[in-house]
Amino acid sequence: DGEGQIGVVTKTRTKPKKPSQYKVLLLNDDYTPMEFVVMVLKRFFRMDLEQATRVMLHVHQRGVGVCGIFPYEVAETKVNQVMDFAREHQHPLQCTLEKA
Ligand code: TYC
Repeated sequence: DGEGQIGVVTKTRTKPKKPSQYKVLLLNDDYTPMEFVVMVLKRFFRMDLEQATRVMLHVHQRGVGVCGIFPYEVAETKVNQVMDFAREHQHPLQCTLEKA
């Protein structure tokens, strides 16, 4: 022999991780008009009027509600879109992320 073998040890992952999912949450406040919240849910979460109204009333009554569950980057984009839109219209509406 005398021929030293040089090798690279590789280990392939057998169980690929799924991208983790995040809930986008909408928070209640006393000032944002109900119609504005419904518009947000229709525009950024592609809900129809009935769904959007149901989610808005849930948040109004319970304080918080889920708008949808998305991969992290999508969820973060939605939160930013909602917060920017609310700020533009000078409403205190708050939207946040939570690991699903
Ligand atoms: N509570 C608000 C009102 O009475 C309506 C509202 C609903 C605000 C949901 C925020 O995420 C919200 N005008």
